Amino acid sequence: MPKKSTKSRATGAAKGEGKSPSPVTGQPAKQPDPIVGSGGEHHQPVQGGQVLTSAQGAPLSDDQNSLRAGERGPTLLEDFAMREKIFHFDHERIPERVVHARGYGAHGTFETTADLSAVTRAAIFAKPGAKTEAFVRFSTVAGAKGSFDLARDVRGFAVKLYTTEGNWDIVGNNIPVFFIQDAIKFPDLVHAVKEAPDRAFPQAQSAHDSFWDFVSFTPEAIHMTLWQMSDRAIPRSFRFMEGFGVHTFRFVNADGVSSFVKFHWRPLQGLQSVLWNEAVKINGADPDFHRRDLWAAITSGDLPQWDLAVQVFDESFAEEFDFDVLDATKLIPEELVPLQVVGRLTLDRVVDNDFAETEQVAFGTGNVPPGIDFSDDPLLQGRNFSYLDTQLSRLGTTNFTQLPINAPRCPVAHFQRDGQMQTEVPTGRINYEPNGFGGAERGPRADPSAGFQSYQEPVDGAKVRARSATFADHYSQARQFYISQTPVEQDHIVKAYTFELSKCEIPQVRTRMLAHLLNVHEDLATGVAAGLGMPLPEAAAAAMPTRTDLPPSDALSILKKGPGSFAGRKLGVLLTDGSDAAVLQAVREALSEMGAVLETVAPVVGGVTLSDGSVLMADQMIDGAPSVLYDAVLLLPGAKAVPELAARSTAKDFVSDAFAHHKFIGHNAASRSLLEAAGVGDLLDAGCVKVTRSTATAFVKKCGALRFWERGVQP
Ligand code: HDE
Repeated sequence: MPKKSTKSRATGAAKGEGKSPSPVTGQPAKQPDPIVGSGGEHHQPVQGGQVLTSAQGAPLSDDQNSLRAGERGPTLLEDFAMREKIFHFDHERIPERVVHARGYGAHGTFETTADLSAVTRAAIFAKPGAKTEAFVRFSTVAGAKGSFDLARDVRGFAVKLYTTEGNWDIVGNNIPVFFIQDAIKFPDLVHAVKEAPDRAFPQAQSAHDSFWDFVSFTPEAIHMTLWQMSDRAIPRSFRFMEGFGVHTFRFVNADGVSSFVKFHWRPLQGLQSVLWNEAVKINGADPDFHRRDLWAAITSGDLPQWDLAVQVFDESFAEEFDFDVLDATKLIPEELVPLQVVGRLTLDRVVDNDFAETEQVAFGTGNVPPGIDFSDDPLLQGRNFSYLDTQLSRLGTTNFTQLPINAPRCPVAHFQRDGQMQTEVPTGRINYEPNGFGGAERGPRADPSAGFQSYQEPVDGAKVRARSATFADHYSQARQFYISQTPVEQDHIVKAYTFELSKCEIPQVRTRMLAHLLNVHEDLATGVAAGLGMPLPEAAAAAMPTRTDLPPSDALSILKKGPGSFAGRKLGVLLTDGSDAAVLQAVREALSEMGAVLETVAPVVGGVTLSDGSVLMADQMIDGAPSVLYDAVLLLPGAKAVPELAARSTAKDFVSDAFAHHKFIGHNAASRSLLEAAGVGDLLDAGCVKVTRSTATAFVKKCGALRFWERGVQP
């Protein structure tokens, strides 16, 4: 076990106590100390007054100058301090994850809210109210570690729960289905989506020949591409995404009786995505948009929360269900198996060190406590091999479980010994079992009643390389997804396919994809073909005809599940000298009441002099804060400053983009000529609201619809 620092979690919380409570949670904001961090259990704080030492502990006299023969002479090999420092620096990086390289993590707490002992013996579900430490890492899939946050991509949603019976990892995504049915295809999928090996581009995107070439020959991937082309793949924030375990797992109770289970994370903040035209601009304006958002929310005390919900079903449901529950390209509609909420996850602490925690965290689908078990999903079975295996490449040693972020919080007792970077010092002579020195057996022993028991599933079959015929329907759920969307969302899906396929240089790739889309929905195929300016081909040959009788499911749409509140969202307020201080204050109060954030944007970051003579520092300069960074905007310039503002292209873009992105726009009388300069003066609609002191609250409330979709514009 790693040595626990004497610093407890409470230290971090205590540090926040002096801060004002969060408007959202009422909890004290946990602003991490820039020097010592947030007070995590395992960190080594930098302290003032210490003597700088080498890694060997030798006190150093000078860290600015290497040892040389004379002030202008050559550097001496003898300089152990310099050699050690450069040696360590040279080896600071470890291989990035082969997928999900770009990610962001945070600590949290999981609280059990249901007693599930009837279906699982897992201790974590034995007692409502029990709390379990958690760590979560969100990620994109295809891009490198240094890529941008708003790629059109699946998001990883990996949760580590440090249970009393060992770590339980739910290594999920924000999309409930996957591209492939068998793990053996994963290297091909990933090779196809990542940059081409010869030219090393395109990076962090799927809009290229290789990806769509692969998909066009892999019809099982079509359903997932519907999700990937939907707004799910361009989330506004990690906080506003759902998470899914994807596979069917098993619960096993104390009597050895098993049920099937699927895991869902549902954000209490509601769902929200951005538009594609925003995503590409956000990537330029703030490549760290998602990580900054999560850091800001947690450190301000606006703690994101998700409910863990389960879909539990038995063998007889599995047999009757239209699709195979072992097929990860299919979901089980909530209408058929309702979601039961069993716990709540709260992210309550940012990391102290990105490398030590987020980079070194090692998730694995094979990490399950007694009571959670696997199904025979061939994708899951393959993953159980891959996640353990990959850690050796990344973390370099089988002892990665000793790293603080990976170490179980329960006792660990085994006879695994030695290996690189062994940090434990097991004492005594016995490193095997059974043993009987001195007469009595000593050391840990496996225990059939307390220990993990695999579900005794009867298995019988010839050894074959074959896919069950029950996996063969590739289009029906894709169609169900499409018809479950609002017209706005359907339009976005059509446009996303059009954009992605327009980037394919090989015409046959586009044609093959259109042939598949025809099997999903005629409107979809027709829309994409029109967007590409290509004729529709014959429909692709299908192993099974597409079912048209599956009913739409509202749960699959984002807009049908919108939060209806501006809480947790951000308003960008454009200010200049002379801006009305009272209106600003009224808006600030209304936002704070709602639990939302205000950010000021001004011509210069040094600030503005408001109408009441007070000087206000700006959060952002207009040239560095396009409106894509905000959920809604308010134009509150002072009358005298407007001509200069209206001549500035970044200010005009601020307004015209907000309009094109269907955002709510608050404005005052003075901003009229800015609206005109931005080309929207004659287009003002019900999403553009005059804001005064008395209408501030109504405006903020209106922003709760998040977007004014009725505005019939195309960005
Ligand atoms: Fe992963 N996946 N995956 N994956 N995956 C990895 O493990 C793999 C799949 C997911 O934040 C790797 O530690 C195979 C589905 C997440 O650290 C690797 C297959 C789902 C993360 C790996 C899949 C996921 C990973 C790379 C097909 C959603 C990031 C580094 C059988 C349910 C975890 C690592 C983090 C990471 C293999 C398919 C989610 C190589 C072989 C399906 C969220 O082991």
